[in-house]
Amino acid sequence: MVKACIFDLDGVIVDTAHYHFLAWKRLANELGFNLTETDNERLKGVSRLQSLEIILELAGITLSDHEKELLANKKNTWFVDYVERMVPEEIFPGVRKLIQDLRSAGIKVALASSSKNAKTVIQLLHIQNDFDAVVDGTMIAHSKPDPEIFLLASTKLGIPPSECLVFEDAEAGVEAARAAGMKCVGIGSHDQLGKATKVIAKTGEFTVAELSRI
Ligand code: B16
Ligand code: MG
Repeated sequence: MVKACIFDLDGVIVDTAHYHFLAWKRLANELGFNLTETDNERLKGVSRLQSLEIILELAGITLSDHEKELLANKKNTWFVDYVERMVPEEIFPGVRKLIQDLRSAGIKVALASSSKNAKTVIQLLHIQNDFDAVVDGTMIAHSKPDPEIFLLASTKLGIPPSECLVFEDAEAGVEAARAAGMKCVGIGSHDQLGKATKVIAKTGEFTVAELSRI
């Protein structure tokens, strides 16, 4: 029986995933190579520094920790520039209603994003009060696919993992949810998110009535 729903942010509530891609692509171009959408899938859900490690591996470049920090900061400045222009209308269709319907039905709702910018984003979207708990990249030591972020959300909500349902668009996020002992709705394609309990194309397609069938 599902008593709590835990939402990822980037790619599940809003398309910040696209802004991450644009910023990483710009950095990749500066490093002399082209970041494809396929390679970008590996960056979804993982931390900023781990994303940079993947970029450097793709580029075949080795850097010092200090140089890595400078590049990660540079990418983040570009990402924040895109994000600062976001407006509530960018929330994916049906998502706000889904969250409201879940809460009206007595289901607890949390946000669990690996992003250190998650709080800024939810404030810009005016949804910071829509969650019973918020966990972001500033509160965890290990990012997805480690289950830490979802287990922390479960603790904050006071609902055991077996009664939590995660919504995730990233392969690393689906793995993290399953490792936490939670059911998971994958947002995207079966090919990428086959380990999820169920896969749908868009978050807004899900309804409260489906909770009893999952
Ligand atoms: P930041 P999520 C994740 O957010 C993104 O999917 C991932 O691409 C990004 O690298 C990570 O946040 C860290 O973001 O650089 O803003 O701290 O999908 O877990 O909501
Ligand atoms: Mg995501």
